[in-house]
Amino acid sequence: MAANPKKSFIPLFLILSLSSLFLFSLYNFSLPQFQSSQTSFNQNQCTTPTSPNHTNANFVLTIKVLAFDRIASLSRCLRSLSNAHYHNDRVNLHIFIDHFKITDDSTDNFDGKLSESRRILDFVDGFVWEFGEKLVLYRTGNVGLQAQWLESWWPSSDDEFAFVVEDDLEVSPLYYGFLKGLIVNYYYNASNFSPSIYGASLQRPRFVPGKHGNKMQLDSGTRVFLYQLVGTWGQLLFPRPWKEFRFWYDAHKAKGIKPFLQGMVTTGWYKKMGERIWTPWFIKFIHSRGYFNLYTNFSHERALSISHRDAGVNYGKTAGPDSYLLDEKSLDFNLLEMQPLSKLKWFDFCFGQVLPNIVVRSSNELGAVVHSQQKLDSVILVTLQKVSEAVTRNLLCHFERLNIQNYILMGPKSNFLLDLARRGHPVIDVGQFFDHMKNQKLIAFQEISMELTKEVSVASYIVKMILELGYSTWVLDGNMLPVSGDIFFNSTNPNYDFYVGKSSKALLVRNSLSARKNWVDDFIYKVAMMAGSLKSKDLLSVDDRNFVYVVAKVLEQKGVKIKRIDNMGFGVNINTSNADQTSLGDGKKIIFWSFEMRLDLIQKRLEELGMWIVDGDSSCNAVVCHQS
Ligand SMILES: *[C@@H]1O[C@H](CO)[C@@H](O)[C@H](O)[C@H]1NC(C)=O
Ligand SMILES: *[C@@H]1O[C@H](CO)[C@@H](O)[C@H](O)[C@H]1NC(C)=O
Ligand SMILES: *[C@@H]1O[C@H](CO)[C@@H](O)[C@H](O)[C@H]1NC(C)=O
Ligand SMILES: *[C@@H]1O[C@H](CO)[C@@H](O)[C@H](O)[C@H]1NC(C)=O
Ligand SMILES: *[C@@H]1O[C@H](CO)[C@@H](O)[C@H](O)[C@H]1NC(C)=O
Ligand SMILES: CC(=O)N[C@H]1CO[C@H](CO)[C@@H](O)[C@@H]1O
Repeated sequence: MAANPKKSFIPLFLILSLSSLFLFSLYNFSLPQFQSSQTSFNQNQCTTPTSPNHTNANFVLTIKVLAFDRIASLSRCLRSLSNAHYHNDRVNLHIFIDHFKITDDSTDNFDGKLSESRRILDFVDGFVWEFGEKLVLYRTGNVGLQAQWLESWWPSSDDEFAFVVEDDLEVSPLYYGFLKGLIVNYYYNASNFSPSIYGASLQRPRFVPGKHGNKMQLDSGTRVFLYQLVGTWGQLLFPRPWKEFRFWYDAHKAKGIKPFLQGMVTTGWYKKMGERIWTPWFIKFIHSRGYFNLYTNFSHERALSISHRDAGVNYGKTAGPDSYLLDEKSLDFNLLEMQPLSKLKWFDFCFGQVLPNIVVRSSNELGAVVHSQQKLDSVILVTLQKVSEAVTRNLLCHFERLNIQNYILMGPKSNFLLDLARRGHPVIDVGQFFDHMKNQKLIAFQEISMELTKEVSVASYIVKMILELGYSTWVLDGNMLPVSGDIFFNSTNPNYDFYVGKSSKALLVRNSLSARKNWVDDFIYKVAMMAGSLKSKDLLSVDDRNFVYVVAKVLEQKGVKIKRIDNMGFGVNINTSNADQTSLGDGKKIIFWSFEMRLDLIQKRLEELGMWIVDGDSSCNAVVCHQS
């Protein structure tokens, strides 16, 4: 076979271990068994966190072996698969054999290749698979790894799972029992199900694709964990996310959109190798959806699937196994003991830890959140009441870019808010928190229905709690963007307790004894009443109907000393000023805009400033890693 002389120019182990690198035309082939399933499919899986509605009675696993021209590897792989324990379950085996590339080069040894293909097919035909259906697909031309992977499966139901295995892998006899355990525990058990999980990788995790990402470090208690990256050495795929990926891939391919994601090593691979590989597509999809993969961490570099890294395109000469196989002889713990999902750790592409599904609905939930994320002396509370989804997403990309982690989002309950929580952004459900405050009689309210009053009451109550926990609090409206991160890192100037930006809708309450003395229940009550009274004042502009305006008014009435920050060059209104990138660099802390500014105008203006950093997938156009 034609080995690439430049084989070691990048760490290829993630993306290719078949020798089909050069050949990448996509053919229209189909397998009748997998085609045109009419199962109803909801493209918005991410917002409907429901468990598949069945038991594992119908569960079926199909192994997809992707092979090319390495008969020795393939036979080792198939032998290991048939030596595994299937506990009387029906397990299907589908073998996809890519064709060699037909070239015009008369020096190519076609006779040799033809007879090698023949040997492989004879071997596969003679290979006995007694656990279920065996099916062989022999390509008529070279399709390459991308099509081998993508066309290997179209799930026919929510109970069908695929385990994709490239030909130089070897699996442990225990692998199936473990995979089934994962499926039973994390897919069929509703209390451990998460719509974020797209499958499981049995390879030993070693690679962090985010540039300048963290070193992989896991403690010995972490035997199963979640990580965004796909593994290509023994990957279990769940049906719904895979279908969703295929639809997404189709849409992007059809529109000529490339899977570029700045800050990722894999994007560099894509730029070099294009459609010969598939992982950059899948990685981009996973990033945009905020999905995760299950992984194992067994001691002594052991895994249930290992790659022999046989000579081929990636490896000029055989590199040998990447890990040690965990088999019955070396098993020294209970493999099937699986922790509840809530105990597992989640890691992003930077191998930074993610804390998903933090939704604060009551006061006792707040403390844990604040403490868990605080390395600094302040908390940023962002109100999302009148903020569009796109603007919110863009804001969160800036937080990631600037390494701002000490924030909590606050908004009315919506699928969007819950989806933000699923992706690891802590949120406060204003409606539920308000009901909690009423039910617990934390504060004596009259019957309040106005959204503004609810938001203002909850925000001011939460500020009080954060002060009591010992932190300063920023309250910011989501219609803003930080220009740099430093403002939020230093709120220690002791001259004032309250910093108010009326037009920028920003408030800083400094953690001090005198601030806490002012910010008491009676103050919160007055703030709520003031918010209620704004309803009748129709002269007030929309921009004044917000938390900061109300708080400033009450503070003024009380005669409390406040520091105005609008006239300190703190913020710039991007609608009314012609600020450009250079003038923003000039010590400005935030930019903001009116509630009334239309989304297309906001986007246009932010694009001009280079501050619109979400892409067509509504996700950040870059992964930015920070050492943690
Ligand atoms: C696949 O089939 C469609 C319609 O049958 C056709 O338009 C398209 O060109 C085909 N693609 C390839 C790569 O042959
Ligand atoms: C799914 O589960 C829900 C609640 O557990 C039940 O009401 C519904 O009938 C189930 N649907 C199907 C198709 O089994
Ligand atoms: C489902 O998961 C929960 C939490 O881990 C566990 O307590 C329960 O026993 C599991 N149910 C089944 C049927 O295994
Ligand atoms: C924070 O601000 C205060 C006062 O402005 C200053 O004295 C202090 O050095 C700053 N701290 C940091 C870490 O920048
Ligand atoms: C934006 O600014 C222009 C003037 O520069 C003004 O006419 C317009 O009303 C403003 N729009 C909003 C939504 O503030
Ligand atoms: C990558 C990593 O941190 N692996 C760890 C997995 O768990 C063992 C203990 O069981 C650690 O020693 C490894 O460092």
